[in-house]
Amino acid sequence: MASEPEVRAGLRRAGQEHLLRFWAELAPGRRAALLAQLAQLEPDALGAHCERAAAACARPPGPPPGLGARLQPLPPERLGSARRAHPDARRRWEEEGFRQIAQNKVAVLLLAGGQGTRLGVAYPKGMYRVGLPSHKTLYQLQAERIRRVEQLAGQRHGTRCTVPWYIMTSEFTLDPTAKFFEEHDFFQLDPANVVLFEQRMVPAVTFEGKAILEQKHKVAMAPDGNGGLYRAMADHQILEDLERRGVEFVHVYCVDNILAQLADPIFIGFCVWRGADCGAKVVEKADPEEPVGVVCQLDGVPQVVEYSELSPETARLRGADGSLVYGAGNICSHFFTRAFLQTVTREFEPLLRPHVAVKKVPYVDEEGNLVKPLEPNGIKMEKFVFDVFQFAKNFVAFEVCREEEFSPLKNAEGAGRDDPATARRALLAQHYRWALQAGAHFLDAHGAPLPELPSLPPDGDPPATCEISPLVSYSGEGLEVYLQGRELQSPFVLDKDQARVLRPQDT
Ligand code: UD2
Repeated sequence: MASEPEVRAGLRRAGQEHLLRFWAELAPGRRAALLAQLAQLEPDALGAHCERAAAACARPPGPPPGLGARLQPLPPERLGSARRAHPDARRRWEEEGFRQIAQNKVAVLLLAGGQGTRLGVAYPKGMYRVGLPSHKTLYQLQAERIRRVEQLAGQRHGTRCTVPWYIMTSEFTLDPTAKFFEEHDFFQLDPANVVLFEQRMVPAVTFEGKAILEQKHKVAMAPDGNGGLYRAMADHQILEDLERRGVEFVHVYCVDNILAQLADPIFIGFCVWRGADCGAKVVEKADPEEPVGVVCQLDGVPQVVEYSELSPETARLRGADGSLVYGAGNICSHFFTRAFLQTVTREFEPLLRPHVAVKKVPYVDEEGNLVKPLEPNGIKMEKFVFDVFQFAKNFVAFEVCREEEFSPLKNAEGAGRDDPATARRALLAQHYRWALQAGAHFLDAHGAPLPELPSLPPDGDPPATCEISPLVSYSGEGLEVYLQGRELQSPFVLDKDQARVLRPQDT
């Protein structure tokens, strides 16, 4: 390893010598740790990174000038719709999707490296419980959906099949996620089919272009964004693993959408049917300010413009029918062929432009005190997973129904939007609708019938509490056998092995 004088000389060249300012007082172990980190960062590369970050941040905030004039909505031929499609088309896509799953050609890949700062928890978001009657975590719901979709595909095709689960974590989320899965026996999935891998970290930088010391012996680092996926796949030979398993199609999704349909056969089937190499699910934006990216075209090429980069004027534009011109909201649910991922990792990844995120980065001040800033003081450079859409030969977007597929958990309890209460409500409303469709009737604690409201206002709780295990139903199918004509006392939980009414002490 390089010696302290060598590293110091490199840092001086790169304008980053301040990173050694506590050297004299560090114990030998800490000196070694700092040297190892700095050697790995490579002083010249670190200097270049810091310069790029400061230059990117010095550009005026907001959307790049002239962006609005270069945008167009996605042309109709690139947009499919689960909502508007004829039931025969949906059935065809679903059959195709199940066929691919049954042949072991589909994998799911979870983006779980984020820090969940908005949610305000110190552990990975997937371990969060939104307060369901079953107390399930997001990870458990996802694991159970995988098991169910494997079962459905297997039943249709008289086979046993596997949907491997790849989970991209970061330095912050890898260990707790691995431990959590072990403690929960991988939710009865075969551990050989659950592949955890780690994304890279990049240094956080001050507005003046200086790397930040988070401790006297440690440079502050942050995950390189969910677009770090492509480098991480190369680092950990994930493409080789996919190939070894014969996987052709990968469904990439975001950890915090409680309604995420993993390996959704309809979406997979639609993309395969259309010969797409890359696809994205979208929902109609709820309002111009909703914090979702917009799937559109930039200079005629499919792209997502992130909510932080779209001007309010462009976001508010409406067409003749009153709908938002840029209304195709990205829900971070993407389809990629393995071949496309291969091309991206080999050729295009270096072309991805990092985005600037201005954040509060804890640091040690000149006197060596740890400071938790109240205002943003640093820049994190992040790549975005969807920035590869521009390289697709045949990109398609697929519109789905928000009530059935999108309720993200972003904020802490009480925010009123995208928080645990809204996520819980979305899931329980969905299960209530499924139960009604299957012919169930609900009673209150005294046995009086509860109203039956097939369509609920978005912010209204369903009249009855009903939770259905994903092991019983993936998307509302197969419930009649349990629920047809039954009178169920709320709160009610339909588990894999039995339907049970919760006693008050269970809730
Ligand atoms: C994401 C989308 C946004 C919109 C919204 C819908 C991106 C860049 N933006 O915004 O367009 O669709 O979701 O809910 O996709 N993650 C990592 N590593 C990282 C950073 C994030 O794995 O370094 C994961 C994170 O754990 C989560 C997903 O990426 O599963 C999305 O990250 P986010 O919650 O920070 O993104 P958000 O809500 O700003």
